[in-house]
Amino acid sequence: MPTMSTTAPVTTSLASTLITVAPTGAETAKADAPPLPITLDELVEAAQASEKAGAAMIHVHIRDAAGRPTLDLARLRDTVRALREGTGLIVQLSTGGAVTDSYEDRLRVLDAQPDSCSLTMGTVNFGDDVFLNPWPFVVQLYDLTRERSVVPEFELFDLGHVAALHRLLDKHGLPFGGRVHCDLVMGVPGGMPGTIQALVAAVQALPPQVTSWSATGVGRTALPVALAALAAGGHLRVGMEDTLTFAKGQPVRDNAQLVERAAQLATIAQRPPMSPEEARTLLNVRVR
Ligand code: KMH
Ligand code: ZN
Repeated sequence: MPTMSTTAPVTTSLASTLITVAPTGAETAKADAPPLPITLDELVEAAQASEKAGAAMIHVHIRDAAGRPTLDLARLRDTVRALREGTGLIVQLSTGGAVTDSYEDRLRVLDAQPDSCSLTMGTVNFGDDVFLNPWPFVVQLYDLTRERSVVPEFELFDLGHVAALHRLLDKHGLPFGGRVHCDLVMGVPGGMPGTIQALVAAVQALPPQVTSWSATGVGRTALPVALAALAAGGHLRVGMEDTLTFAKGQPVRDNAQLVERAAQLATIAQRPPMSPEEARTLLNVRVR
């Protein structure tokens, strides 16, 4: 097992906050959450409202005509094009997809030429399912991101994924663009809990090559994780992929409502939302 750094700073001095919106995900049915954006028009509308509210990047899962999660390449290409035309957001496609997606389909996502893609650093229990990310797949996907000049966002669902990130960077070098951005996905049943203790443990264990990190709290851990992340110098990911309840007994109105709240928290923390241009510099995303 690679040695974890204990010297990575928990708090860094940052002027602004990267807010990523994850509007759809692969798990929730439209019938269970009517404001969930599942058509291309709904997605673009949600993206535009989220950008206005302070988001700089969008983490995208798409649906087919029946509302089921899909990795259909033509739809992914249309989605990337429409988001580029309609917004200034950094477009990050999910390579995680749904737990039922094949490795082949997940690799093919990069053919849609996104600015960024998610790259999960290991297998994790995912509710009653298993989200499979064996090491050879992780390496294959990582190699492909470099070949295609796509900036990966490393998704860390567990402390073991942090160790795997050490291993990847030490053995295979830096990603395209030279920046290392990761997202702590906390509170998934089967992954690390959405607690301050887990967040601090994960952040302290990050490899020294990491240049920025954000955190996401699933379900009711959304707020404590956001507050802890801001206090520890991190960035934020929010959205209906992760959270469907805004407050006790109050369903989320739409994705922009979650982005607005994140922007308010970031502003209170004296680190207001960064623009998409600033985020492109932070992540060193290629202009396409
Ligand atoms: N839908 C989950 C199985 C990602 O987007 O890369 C995987 C996920 C992670 O959402
Ligand atoms: Zn996702």
